[in-house]
Formats: sequence, structure tokens, C-alpha cells
Amino acid sequence: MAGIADSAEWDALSAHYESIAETDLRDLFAADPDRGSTFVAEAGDLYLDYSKHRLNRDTITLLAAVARRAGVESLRDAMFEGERINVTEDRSVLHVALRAPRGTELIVDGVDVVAEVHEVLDRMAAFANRVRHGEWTGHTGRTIEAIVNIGIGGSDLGPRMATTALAAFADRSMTYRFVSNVDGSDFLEATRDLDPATTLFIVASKTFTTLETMTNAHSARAWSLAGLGDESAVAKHFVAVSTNAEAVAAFGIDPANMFGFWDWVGGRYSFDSAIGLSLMLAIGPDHFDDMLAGFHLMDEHFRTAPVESNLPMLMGLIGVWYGNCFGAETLAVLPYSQYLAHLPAYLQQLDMESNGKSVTREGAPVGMSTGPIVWGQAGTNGQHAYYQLIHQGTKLIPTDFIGVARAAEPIGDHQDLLVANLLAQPEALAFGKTAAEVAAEGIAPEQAPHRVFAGNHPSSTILMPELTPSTLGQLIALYEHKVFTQGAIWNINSFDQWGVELGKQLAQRIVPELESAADPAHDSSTNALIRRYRELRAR
Ligand code: G6Q
Repeated sequence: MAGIADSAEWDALSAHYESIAETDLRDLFAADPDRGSTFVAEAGDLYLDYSKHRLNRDTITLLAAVARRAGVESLRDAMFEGERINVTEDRSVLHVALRAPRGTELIVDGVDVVAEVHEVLDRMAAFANRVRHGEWTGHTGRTIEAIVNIGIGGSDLGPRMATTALAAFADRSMTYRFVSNVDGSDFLEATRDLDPATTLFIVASKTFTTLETMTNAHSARAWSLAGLGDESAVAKHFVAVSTNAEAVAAFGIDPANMFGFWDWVGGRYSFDSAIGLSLMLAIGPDHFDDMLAGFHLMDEHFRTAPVESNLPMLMGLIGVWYGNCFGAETLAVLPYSQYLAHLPAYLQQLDMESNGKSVTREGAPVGMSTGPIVWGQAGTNGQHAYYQLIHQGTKLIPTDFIGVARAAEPIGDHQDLLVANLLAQPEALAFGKTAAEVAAEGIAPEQAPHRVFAGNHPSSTILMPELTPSTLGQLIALYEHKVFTQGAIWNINSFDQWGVELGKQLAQRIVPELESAADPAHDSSTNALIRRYRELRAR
């Protein structure tokens, strides 16, 4: 299949780029005073302002033509119908089925996957309610006070991000911890102040073979048994989330306490499956349902809205515009909500693991720049650190600002101050400060070049009324489908992760070499590092 770059639609976009590339955001706003209220789109509770981008109506029309030519809509429909669009693993991609309403139907290989999803959700809800209501007790009969999720990557980042995001909805009488790193200090610090008699571990691993997770799970079991002294305690203090029932049973977890999911759920698309059990324990089944409804709302928007008003498609296309026409390399995601502190790390995996690919679905070189480097942290902290580079550096950094209108628990004027910063930054980035404006402030001429802000730095602003389970679901689905849109345009498989698999194998090869005294068998650098490590460890 010819790549999108070989199409007439791409040629038209490229020609248009040449004509608009030098146009400044100041010019665009001067030419169209209504721009701020017309270059906007809404879906559910999310309002997207994309007026501060270096584009006009023609750009959107041409980008939409590119999307149609690339077959974004047909690939989307294929995903929703359960086709095996994850071609390298020969799997369906059905995270949208995880939030399909009860009673709807999606038959894949003769099985109604929606019914299966709700069966697991019901089991999760029954379990979560027992723990939350104190009916599920530990080995000594005490109620559970701490939940520790052990998982990594897709089995960690989602529940970790969402448990922080929805802390205002959580049962505050329990403690929630997340252990992911194989560095023993992660486990030690997470459990240091916990009591084995009141701690429940969730071992979350799709494969139940991942080195980090299994190492932490075994340490957790040893920690529990050291405190409780009896193998039978495992059944009361460990549950599993996995697709590998055999390995779960071999670990000693009662299969009745295993919550399953399916090979058509990718790790980074899984926190609304059983992988979100820790989140459900925190916020309760009803709030979890509200979150799924939020996801579904955005799924339906993505499935039905025309490209030009489809939020995920617009965001995906704007990313393609900067990445492939302007040559931007990164995307900053800056949520102005402390509850969303883990969102950038979550989106890093979602985007970079999905679209960090260099060959097409057919295996040919992709021939164009693909997924961006995603980075950021919660505002306003970054303003006192790296925003300098966005404002006055030499790089083009498109930015997503994310804001929440109402605070979960308002105190004083914090929220207005937070939102004032959220609004001020995109404005300053877009419009900068000219030499004339600097001079008018009475700045000495030799200082002026340092005080000028070139402006013309593009950004989107996403606003939501409040951060709730539903709006979080909408936001995450928005980014999932944005990533999908871009992958479809580049014709890459956004649903495999062979680079991650490689990492899983490489370390396994070195482990025995660290233990042995034999000559290591790598390149000279790795060999020298292995020898140095052996030496340092022995000192
Ligand atoms: C996600 C990736 C990866 C995966 C982890 C954990 O899409 O595949 O981040 O989630 O490697 O894998 P397990 O759940 O199998 O332990």
C-alpha cells in the first residue's frame, strides 16, 4: 500500500503548508476576530480550543482529506467491529468493548465479548464491595486497610494515574500504593508502614511472567508470610489480574480470586478492564461505572462525528500537521490539576509505545516521522522550570494545556489562581511580546532582545467542568483515539510493542552473568560494566 505521503491529498497539504508556514498566530487572530470561538470543538464535557494553532479553515479541510484518504474512518470501524487490526499479533483491538454498555452485543469469534466484560465487572464489583464494606477479612480476621497494586507498564500506569486523579472519590479510610520497579526500594518504601494483617496485594500482570512484577510479587508473599506465618494467608491477602490462569494458580493464588481479561486488551489500553481493580477498590463500583460511561461517550463521539468536528481526530491531525509538516519532535502535555500529576507519564506510554514505530503495517519503512516524544508535568510547577525553553528557546513545541473549572474541594482563591495561570500561558506563548512592547515598558535597549518573546508557539486548551470519573474517562478515551488516528494516518500498527518485549528478554540474559564469575559475552563496554558491577558489589 502506498503511504499517505504519496497521495494527492498529502501533496495538497504540503503545498498549503508552504503558503501558511510563515503566517504568525498574531496575523491569524487579526484576520479573524472570531477565531477564538470558532476554532473550537466539544464532545461530552470536554471543550477543545484549537484556535492557537498555526492553521486556518483550509488546513482543517486538507487534513480531513488526508485522514479520509488514509482510511482513518474505515480502520476505526474495523476496530469497533472486532477485526484483527493488530496485524503483527493477529489480535482484535477492543478496549472500546471494555466500556460498552451492559446489554449491548459484540460478537467476536462467536463470543459476545460485552457479556464477558460485564461478567468480570460484576465479579470485580462484588469483590470490591466485600473489601470496602469490611466483609472480606485478612488471615487474622482483621479488615483490609491497605491495597498494594503490583504491576508495571500498562499494568501500573493507568490505575496509578486514575487512583490519583480520582482521589476525591476514593474511600479515604484505606491506603493505596503502587509498586512497579524491580528496584527493591520501591517495594520496601511502599510497604514500610503497612501491616501484613491488613494489607491486600493485587498482582496485576497480563502475562504473569514479567520479571519486575513477579519479583515484587514473590517479595510481597515473603513479606506477608513473615508477618502472618502461614501459607494459607496467601489466599486472603493476594488476588490476581491476569490472562494466565495457570501461572496465577502456580503462584498460590486461588483461581476464584483471579480477575481475567482478554488478549484483545493491550496493556496500555487496559486500566478500564480488571487491571483497574485497585482503582475500583478505591472509588467503588458505581464511580468505576461512571468512568466507563465517560469512556463510552467519547468512543461514540469518535465513532460517529465527522472528521472536522471529531475531537480525537482533530487532535491527531493537528499532531500530524506539526510533526510531519513543521518537523516538531515533541508534544508537551500540561495538566493544570494536581490530581492529574501522573497523566503525562500515562500518556507517554499510551502515545510513545503505540506510535513509536518505523515500519508500516505491511513491514515497509514508514518514510515519515511518526509518534512524538510526549512529556510534561502538572502546572503550575513547570512554569518555574522548563517553560523558559518553550517561551524563548529555539524549538517548536506544540502543547496541550488541560484545565478543570471547578476544584473538588475549593480552598480560598487557589482555583482562580490556578486557572489564571492555565489561561495566561497559552496566551503568552501564542502572542509573545514584541520589541515595541518591550520598549514601551521602558526596558533599556541593550536588555530588550532578552525580554522579547517571539510568540507563535502553538497550543490546544482542553477545558472540563470538573474532574470526575466520567470526565476522566472522556479525557483518556480522547487521547486513546487521538493516538489511533495518528497511527492510522502513518499506517503503522499502534497496538504491538516489540521494543518492550525486547527489553524483557535482554535483562534475562544478563542476570546469570552477574551471579557467575565467568567472562561475560557481550560487547567490550557491557563486559566492562558487568565486571565493574561485580567488583563494586563485592566491596
Ligand atoms: C503495554 C505493554 C507493557 C505491559 C507491561 C506489563 O501495552 O505491553 O507496558 O503492560 O510490560 O506486562 P504484564 O501485564 O504482562 O506484566
